[in-house]
Amino acid sequence: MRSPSLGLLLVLTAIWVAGLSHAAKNEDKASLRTAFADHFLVGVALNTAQIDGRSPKEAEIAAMQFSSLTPENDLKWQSLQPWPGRYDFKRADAYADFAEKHRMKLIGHTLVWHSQTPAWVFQGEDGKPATRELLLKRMRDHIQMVVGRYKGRIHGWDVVNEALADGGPETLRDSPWKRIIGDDFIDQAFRFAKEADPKAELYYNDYGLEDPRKRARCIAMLRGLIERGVPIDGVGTQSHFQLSQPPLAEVEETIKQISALGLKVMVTELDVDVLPSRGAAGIADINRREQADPALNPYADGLPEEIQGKLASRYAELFQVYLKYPKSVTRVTLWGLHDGQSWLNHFPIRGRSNYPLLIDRSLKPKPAFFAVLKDASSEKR
Ligand code: 9MR
Repeated sequence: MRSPSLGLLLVLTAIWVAGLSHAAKNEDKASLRTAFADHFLVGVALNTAQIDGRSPKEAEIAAMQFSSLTPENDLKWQSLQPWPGRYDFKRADAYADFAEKHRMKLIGHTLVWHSQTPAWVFQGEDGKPATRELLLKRMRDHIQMVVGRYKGRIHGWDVVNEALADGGPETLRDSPWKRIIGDDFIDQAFRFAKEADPKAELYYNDYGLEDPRKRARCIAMLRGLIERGVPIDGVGTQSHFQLSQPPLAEVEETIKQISALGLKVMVTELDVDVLPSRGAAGIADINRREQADPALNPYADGLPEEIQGKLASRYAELFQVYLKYPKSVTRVTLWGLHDGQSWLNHFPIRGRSNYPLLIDRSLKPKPAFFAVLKDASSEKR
């Protein structure tokens, strides 16, 4: 005869197994865009292959997890207008279709930047640098054409990207925009964008705004824009971070200071670099390069559990800060869908294995993903 305790054990085991598979199913369904729907948009930077049908699994994950989408490279000047007056909107149109199909807010990145802008933009007819008038005309034409085309379809634009200098004493970076037009190139870009789509949100976007000196320069610049009536709605803090830098207190201070100006704050390019660095970590200037050395690529065979745990805690703590400012922080965008796609595998040294995002190379959610989800649910309680 079967003992009652064995029967009970069988029933309990059946319940436990059912519970586990239910939990697994729920894990499959866990979605950042749903979890944070009452707080802020959660965005992702994508590449063409992820939205044009070549990587259907990645497209499916992106649409399920994220409520906003930023093309990682395809809306930059060199992609849209590689030659004078010759625009190519094929890829940009595909993002707009994808975003609409999946009800994702599309972000335009970026209109005025010193990088990924073709050399012709800054050249005059005679091989000399362009004049202020010519460059302003090119800026206006580009903005009118691009912003005008996606009027009503692009939710917000990174109008000016990375105009601030990394070190003092100058506030602005020494770029062709500044050299040729002068410091008012920022005002002009915002005014042209407003003209082209009065309803789109307009942002200033930069990295390293947690550094107190760069932050002070940023706040001074923003005050000037506001005083002059320049139509700016928000600031993108890119947030290319490391495991322990910048300190959370500085992340929070930056959000506070920007929102005190009455501007929205967006986290626009979040990732967490887990690899060692000898150089100026935190300076996301793509021109920064470091000497390759195997010691600087320690996790080529996989991320040790200890670091995986540190990454999860770092993400959890960052989202806890963002959740404290629901009125100011309107979007948090991850700079890539999965680790294999991240620019940090190639910066500042080519060909390393980095692990900066919430989803791994095999498209599985990482502990950091669940840590962030948990933040959303503890906030609701
Ligand atoms: O992630 C982008 C990478 O694929 C490009 O090669 C690189 C070229 O400059 O730009 C990267 O994105 C940058 C973004 O446009 C602006 N902020 C810094 C980002 C990382 O470099």
